[in-house]
Order: sequence, then C-alpha cells, then structure tokens
Amino acid sequence: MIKAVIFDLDGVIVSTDDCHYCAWKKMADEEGVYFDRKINNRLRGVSRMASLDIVLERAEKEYSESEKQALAERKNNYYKDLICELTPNDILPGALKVLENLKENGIKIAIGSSSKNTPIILKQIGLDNFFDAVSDGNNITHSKPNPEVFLKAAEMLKIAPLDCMIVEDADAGIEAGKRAGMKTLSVQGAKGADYEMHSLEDIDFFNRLLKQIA
Ligand code: B16
Ligand code: MG
Repeated sequence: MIKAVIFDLDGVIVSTDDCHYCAWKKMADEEGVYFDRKINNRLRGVSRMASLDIVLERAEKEYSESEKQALAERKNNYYKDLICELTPNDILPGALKVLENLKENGIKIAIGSSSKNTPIILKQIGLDNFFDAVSDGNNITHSKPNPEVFLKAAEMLKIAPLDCMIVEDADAGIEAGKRAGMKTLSVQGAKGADYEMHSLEDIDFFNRLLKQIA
C-alpha cells in the first residue's frame, strides 16, 4: 500500500528547465562552449557539478577544479536571478490538485530533489511549509541515480521505502527510485518506470493508480 508519495521538484511540480537552460547557455556562451537544448535535457535530475562536466564535454580547454567551482557558481547566480521571478502560477498543471488530494486522503507527501535551490523555489511558488518532508541537494552526498535523496525523504517521513512511490521526470530519478526499493511513476516520458503518465493533469488516472497499487 502507498503511504507516501515523494515528488521530484524540477520538471514535476514546477518547470525550471528553461531557467536552467538560460543560465547554462549564458555561462557556456561566455566561455565559447557549444550548448543547446538537447544537451540541457541530459542535465535533468543531475547534480550541479555533474551537469557542469556534461556542459564542458564540448569545451576546447581543460578547466581546473577551482575554475570549475567558479563556473558552477556563476551559472548558479544566473539561475537564481531567474528563479526569483517564479510565482505560484509556475506550478505545473495538475500538480497542486494531486498534492491536495493526497493530503485529504491521509497520504504523506514529500519532495526528493537534487537541487540545492529547493528552499528558494518552494518559497517562490508558495509551497514552503506544505510538504511533510523536504529532502534535497542540501542534505545528500550522492546525487540521482543514487537513491540517497529518496531514502532520506522516507526516513524523515518514518515510512518504509516499500510503502513509497516516487514521481519523476528524469531517467536518473526513476533509477534512483528503483534502487531505493520504491514504486516509480514517470511524467514527461522519463524511461524505466513502473507506471507512466504524461503530466499530473490527469488526476483521475493518478487516483486510479493509487487504488490499483493498494
Ligand atoms: P541546483 P530535480 C535537479 O532538480 C535538476 O533537474 C537538474 O537539472 C539540476 O542540475 C539539479 O537539480 C541541481 O540543481 O543547481 O539548483 O542545485 O529535478 O532533482 O528536482
Ligand atoms: Mg526533475
């Protein structure tokens, strides 16, 4: 039986993809490194430093560790300028309804995100203090596909991983959920999940799924 649903943040609750894209693009252009939306798609669910390594695959020079730290910080500053503009209107269609519905039915809800900017994003979209637990890039040492972020969320909720389902938009996140021993639901075409839906907009499908798993 599903006692908790753990949601990825970027791409599931709010679409920050474009903000990440614009921030990486600005930094890459300044460095003369080719970057496009296809490369950006590979960064979903991947930590900031691992994302930087992917971005720098196209670089013509080698960067030292301290130069890489500076690049990641520069990108993050551009990104923070953009996410400061987010509002509750940026919550993805269907997400709020699904969350409220779960709460009404006594099912715990949590965030499981690789992002260190999770607290800022939740505040901007008006969902700080809304979740029963928030596990994010600030309390983990290994990023998705490592299961740590989801296992920590389950631990905070005091619910066994077997009784949790994760919702993800990234292949790396689905793999993390599976490795955590949780049920997995993909949105936006993430591969390898137990269940799939296009977006959280189809609330009837979501409710049927929960009943089916129970
Ligand atoms: P930050 P999620 C992930 O969030 C994003 O999908 C990924 O593109 C980003 O690189 C990562 O967070 C780290 O984000 O630079 O803000 O710490 O999808 O796991 O919610
Ligand atoms: Mg995501």
